[in-house]
Amino acid sequence: GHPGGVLWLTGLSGAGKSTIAMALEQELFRRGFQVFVLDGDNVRRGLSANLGFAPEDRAENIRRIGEVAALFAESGQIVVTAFISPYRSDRDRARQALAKLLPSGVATGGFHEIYVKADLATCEGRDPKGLYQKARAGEIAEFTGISAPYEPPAEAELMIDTEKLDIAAAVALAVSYVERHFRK
Ligand code: GGZ
Repeated sequence: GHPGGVLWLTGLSGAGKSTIAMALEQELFRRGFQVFVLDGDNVRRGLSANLGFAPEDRAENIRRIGEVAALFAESGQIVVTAFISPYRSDRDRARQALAKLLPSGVATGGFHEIYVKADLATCEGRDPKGLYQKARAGEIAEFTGISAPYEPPAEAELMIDTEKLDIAAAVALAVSYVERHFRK
């Protein structure tokens, strides 16, 4: 077996978080890991359906996700979360949520912040959902990178540069990281 833990992906919209999370889930599953993905599709439609994108809403969104991720980690899952999580303080609180639920002494794979890195120009160039264009036109308020901040991790456990790596290489990097930290 392996301990549960959290792989916390953070980065701009369009950086590749969800794509990497889904492909990583497949590959880890294939290798016998218990893995569960939390992303906008399963969280913002339900658990956080009453939240928008103001700073305090994002803080509450990330707080909920941090607590849920910790619970799944306690149950033995490797939880992969894929949210912009633009504020350092919110990400730190998610890290603390796991530490509180699983204090040292309890078997845990820990909390791993993974910076999915692509600069604004790259993400805006990709614009897979046309959201940057809408944000530039003023049709979406408080859009991360345009009219709302993104605070990059100061010391992420892993950085995945999606300007340089394609999806396969990005996933391979994350898989080897998991093999090193979770394989018993
Ligand atoms: C940022 C927004 C916004 C605003 C809607 N700012 O690329 P996407 O579309 O599929 O992913 C983005 C997603 C961000 O939700 P998160 O829960 O990850 O954000 S946070 O961690 O900050 O709470 C984007 C879409 O929602 N989206 N409006 N204003 N992204």
